[in-house]
Amino acid sequence: MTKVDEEQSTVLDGHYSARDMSVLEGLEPVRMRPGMYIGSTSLSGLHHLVWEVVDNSVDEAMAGACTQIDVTLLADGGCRVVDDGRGIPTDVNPELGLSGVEIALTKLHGGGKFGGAGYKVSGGLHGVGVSVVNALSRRLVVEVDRDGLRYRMEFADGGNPVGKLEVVGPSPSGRRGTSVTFWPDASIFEEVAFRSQTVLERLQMYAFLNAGLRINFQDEREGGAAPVSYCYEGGIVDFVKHLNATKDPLFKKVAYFKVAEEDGEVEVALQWNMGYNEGLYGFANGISTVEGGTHIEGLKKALTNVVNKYARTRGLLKEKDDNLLGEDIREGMCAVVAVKLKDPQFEGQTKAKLGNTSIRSLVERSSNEKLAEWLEESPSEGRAVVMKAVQASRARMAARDAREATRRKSPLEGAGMPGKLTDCRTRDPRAAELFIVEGDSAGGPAIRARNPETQAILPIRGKILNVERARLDKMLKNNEIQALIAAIGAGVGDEFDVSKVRYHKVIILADADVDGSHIRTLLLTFFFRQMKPLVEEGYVYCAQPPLFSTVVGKEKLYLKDEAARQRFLAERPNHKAEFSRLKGLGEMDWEELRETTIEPSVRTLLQVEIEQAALADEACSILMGDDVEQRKQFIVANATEVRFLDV
Ligand code: 0RA
Repeated sequence: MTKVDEEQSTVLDGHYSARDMSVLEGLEPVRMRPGMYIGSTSLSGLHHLVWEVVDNSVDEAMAGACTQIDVTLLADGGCRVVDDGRGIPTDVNPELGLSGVEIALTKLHGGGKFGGAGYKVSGGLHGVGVSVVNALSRRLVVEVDRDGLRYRMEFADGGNPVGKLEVVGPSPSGRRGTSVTFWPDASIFEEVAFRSQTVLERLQMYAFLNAGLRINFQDEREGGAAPVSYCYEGGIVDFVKHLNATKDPLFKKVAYFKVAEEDGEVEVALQWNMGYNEGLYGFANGISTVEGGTHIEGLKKALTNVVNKYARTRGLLKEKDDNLLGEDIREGMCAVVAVKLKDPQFEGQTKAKLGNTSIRSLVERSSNEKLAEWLEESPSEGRAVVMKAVQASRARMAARDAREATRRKSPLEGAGMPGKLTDCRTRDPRAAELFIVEGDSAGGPAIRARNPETQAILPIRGKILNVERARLDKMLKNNEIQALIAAIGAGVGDEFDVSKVRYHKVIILADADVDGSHIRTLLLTFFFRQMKPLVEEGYVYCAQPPLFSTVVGKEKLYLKDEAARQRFLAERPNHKAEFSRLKGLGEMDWEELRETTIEPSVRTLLQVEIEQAALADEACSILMGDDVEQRKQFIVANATEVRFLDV
């Protein structure tokens, strides 16, 4: 790394200018190793470009300098982000002879976020800078409104300036702000079409986390999604209400507090619902911390302490009663904890776990005080929370008994596998695959079609229990669920230990019809709710049996879906042979099944991914909960967007 400018200038007049931007280096490394900067060059990396630009605008909002952000997906494949922030500095840095705009867009880390005076706090995770977006775009146009003037600069082919920063006219009356439009480079990314659903989810999250900030979204592409505008005056309180709206809140009130101190800020909103799942969502400087961390630990500890104290002083727990456990108190709780701090330390596998210990004590201390106050002021809610926790603790004990009963059935090592499982020979989980096959009829062919060394088959009969509507103790009495837990071999619920998983590919093999998708959804719900790390590790897949077959010469050819059939026809306009529609797994013989769905060299698998923990939870509740009308609306709205990735 060549440090061009190590000096951190002090801003004496309180104004931020190009001098205050510390510069590190040019953009070549980004194009050489894009993964280092944006994680990957798949869809998730592509969307990273959008987050990067929007993050900068959100940073302006956090600094109190921006009230509105407009995100537009352009008809020609570009993406435009416009804000009414202070505008990237346009003056020239004397040492470098470059304008602030040029520094921000052509130098790595050339933002004002690195020790400069521009920001009190900033994300820092996606904070690689807009220059990274420039490096990975075939074209980028930046426009800045500042000091009554509109400035413009354009770049091409990975950040090469096309001309200088120019004044192109006056800025519309009194406007300040930045507009960045970029067209991702198709030679870098596997795919360059943004997904409106993915962008919308993230924008909504930003709007929830920045109360009062308006974020408008437009999709100008052909067949694009309808325009959406997000703005939540209630911030994270609205977030919690929104998350609980799909699941019967236990009461109307939302507990909320905000505490700002010298070295950090904590904001907590929480509410309970009638369900059994715990939804605890942490954010640090606006970034989702899906792996948890010190802020989450602080809240959990305080909550357990406060609710137990409250239950004792109110006589809801008697002297002889044991304390309520944290997990009992958090059953059906939905909470958002958003902290802001200097120098956030992001740890863990995906750098999504907050490590700063100072924030643990700040969250714990403030929650102890504020939640106790809230309970004092809310006697009927307080009582409902304690009653719910008491019920949860009874159910937990019943589940423990049920689990122990299941364990007793499996006396010796190895002998514990369910009778229906046809296991593979390998004991190396990295090589092992488990196919969960719908119906006994397809089980037979699947067993013949598999590679017995690495592929195991578990037939599941009929509909498994809908776990969205049941507590763990009831689930554990279900035979299909018992077989699943035993085969995967890593426990269930809180005890689930992903390091013990026996197969690193757990593949759901179900038909493409309505029954098949129902079973797939039930299984995915079960994995999401009771074996979440299995999904987070990327171990869950859906097999895709093809929908069509046709004959080319003497060879039979299978086509995944209608789109694949259309592509095939486009490539071979002279193809005359008929297409037969494959009805389902049960109608394929074992050779067909192997050639289309099971043999690794030819099959297509969809890897199941969680894009946004909070919103995946919401989708799951809507899809599997009791509200039929809501489910219908969700399916209608999202039918074309599948939250899966091709592998
Ligand atoms: C550096 C310094 C300042 C603002 C920005 C960068 C900035 C960057 C982007 C990117 C998109 N929108 C943006 N808005 C602002 C501080 C400028 C000042 O204090 O006047």
